[in-house]
Amino acid sequence: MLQLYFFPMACSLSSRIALMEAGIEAQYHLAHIWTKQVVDDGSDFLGVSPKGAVPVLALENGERLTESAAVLQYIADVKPTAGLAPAFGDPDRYRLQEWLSFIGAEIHKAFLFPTFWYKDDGSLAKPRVRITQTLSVPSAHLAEHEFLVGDSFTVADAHLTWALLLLRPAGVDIAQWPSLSAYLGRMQARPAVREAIATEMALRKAMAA
Ligand SMILES: N[C@@H](CCC(=O)N[C@@H](CS)C(=O)NCC(=O)O)C(=O)O
Repeated sequence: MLQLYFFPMACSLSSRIALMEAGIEAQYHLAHIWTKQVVDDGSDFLGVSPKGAVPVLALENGERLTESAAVLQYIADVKPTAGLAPAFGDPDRYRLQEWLSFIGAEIHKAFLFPTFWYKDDGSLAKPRVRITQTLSVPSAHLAEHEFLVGDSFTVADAHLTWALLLLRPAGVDIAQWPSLSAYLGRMQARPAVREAIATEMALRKAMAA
């Protein structure tokens, strides 16, 4: 069985969404990204992945896969009938990779990661300006399209859904982009997405208590 190392509401949420959208049963291990401890058995998360970052997907053959773009495509390819990624060779597969790279580099690492990891000491003024320009790209696309790629939900939508959810606590109100707000509402209305978020929000609350 696939095993996902995750931290509630971190970027590994998109991998949980993908697993649940595909109806793939998996084991979930909470890995604390600050203490680097795997919560269920107290083991060293750095022993699971020297990157010390979620997501990590432990495959059936014992290998471990990291990086959301790779993990998400792997999950999609485990169950192609779920339609979570265009097949290799389909030109839309490159569009999917284009969006996954954009979300991972331009939204996550350029803005969300420093905002939550380093807190705002004033050094984030320029990234705050740039994120507005960055978000105008998916906003323009989603004003014309229901999904990021093709005409159905893909793992790129799972990843953007996570990123949009984190923008509010990062101090960016996505209401200024009506197409993004409407898109997030559509994504959150999907049962698997709703359940994945509810599961991780409950864990997050329990950790804060
Ligand atoms: N490039 C990686 C980034 C993964 C990442 O930054 N994960 C964060 C949570 S959203 C984390 O676990 N950070 C812990 C750390 O970097 O020490 C990906 O796209 O999966």
